[in-house]
Amino acid sequence: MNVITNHMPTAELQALDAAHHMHPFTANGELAEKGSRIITRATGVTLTDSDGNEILDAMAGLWCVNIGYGRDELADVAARQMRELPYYNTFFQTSHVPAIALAAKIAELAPGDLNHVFFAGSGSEANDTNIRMVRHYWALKGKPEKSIIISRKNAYHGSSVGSGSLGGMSAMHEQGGLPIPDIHHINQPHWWAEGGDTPEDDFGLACAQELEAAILELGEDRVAAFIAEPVQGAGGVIVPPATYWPEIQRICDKYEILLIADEVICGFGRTGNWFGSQTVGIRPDIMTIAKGLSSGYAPIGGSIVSDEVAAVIGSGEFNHGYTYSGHPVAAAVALENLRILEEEDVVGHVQNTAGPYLKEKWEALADHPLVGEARIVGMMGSIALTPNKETRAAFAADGGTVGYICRERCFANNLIMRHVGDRMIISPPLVITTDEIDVLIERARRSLDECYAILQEKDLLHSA
Ligand code: PXG
Repeated sequence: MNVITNHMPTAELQALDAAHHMHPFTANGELAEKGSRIITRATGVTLTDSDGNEILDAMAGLWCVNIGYGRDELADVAARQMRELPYYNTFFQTSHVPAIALAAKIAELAPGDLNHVFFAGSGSEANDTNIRMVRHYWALKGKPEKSIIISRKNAYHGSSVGSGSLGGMSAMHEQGGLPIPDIHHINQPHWWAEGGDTPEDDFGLACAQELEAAILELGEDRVAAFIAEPVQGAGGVIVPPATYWPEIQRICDKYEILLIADEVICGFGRTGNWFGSQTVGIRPDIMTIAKGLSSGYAPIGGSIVSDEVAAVIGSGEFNHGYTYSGHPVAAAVALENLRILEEEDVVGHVQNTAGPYLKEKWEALADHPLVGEARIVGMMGSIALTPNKETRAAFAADGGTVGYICRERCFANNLIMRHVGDRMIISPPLVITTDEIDVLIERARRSLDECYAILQEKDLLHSA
């Protein structure tokens, strides 16, 4: 086998990719025909592909490169840690410095009594931990029948059998026999698409009260926990109405339901606070973390657990863990990432500088004829594409047709902006500068204009 380098011709790399590499969430046959775009290097907010194009990455990889690409400090720490102790486990009454230091740092950053960390290799693994932890918690408290976890339709909590079951993506449930038993889904607070004529605040309240109705229907003595993303990410950056979260917190308190905040995207500065829970004003018992914890430089995730839950779980052996729980290299990289986020006040940059600047420019996109709403929290933004702003109509074409056209224009204009159905989403590195935001917005607007012209040409501007 030849050494595969960045200097091979793109077509050869694409052929090898098509022949041997199965991409996640991809129709691989179709991609093989088209050829994948090959990313060879990156610095700051900019990717370079194998043809030398420079692309503004307004998705921070997959919502994770919070600190931006190309930070040597993280590479140096990884190399040092690999030389000193590349691996050791934490299963059999042993520990190591990176896991200890990282757990302590996370406990310091996390709000309230969230002082304990159970490490995993990813967000999916962490949510699998959470399923077992909350059920075991109630079993230890003498209520083993409290095993149902309530989640939401169109939520994303990962792709393993457990976390995919927690998620509310019907396309995922259709493959592989999901969901596992005792997972229940209620509606999402997606006012734009599902709110109809109801005022937004009333809709938010009604969605939250679906939790109470579900608890009463299933039985308070059967429900273990409620899990949700503070702001839904993969579902389309859906910003909940202001009335939603206070009501959810009230209901969890009233019925003694554990609240799990999935902070995999929202955590580590993305919403303008260290955690999305602080932005929406909730007090979770458990937080799921991954992605921004290491800015994606190393795979690591985990569950941040309250004093009370940790004490109950710690009263006996919890028969759960992963070979790479607290992996020393990933933990050392994460710790260095957190040091930089803190010392360079990256969260402050989101809250006071880049966030307000992007918000103003992003919301101004709502004047575009294709854009129905433009929403943003910190560095998570979405726009709804629509043929009719007044009625908030969907397109007559299959969902995602228009979003895909827009995404292709973005790609052609060297901007990574994703589509979820006919919603366009961004989640740029938190370190993005105001000049780079100008470039982002200029390319987004140009792509919207080009998309609009294509829709006119193809006669696709019709309401469903
Ligand atoms: N929770 C949330 C809120 C996530 O966004 C996970 C859990 C799972 O994390 P891992 O590390 O196991 O992937 C995620 C992941 C997309 C997309 O298309 C989003 C994610 C993953 C893959 C694709 O937006 N989020």
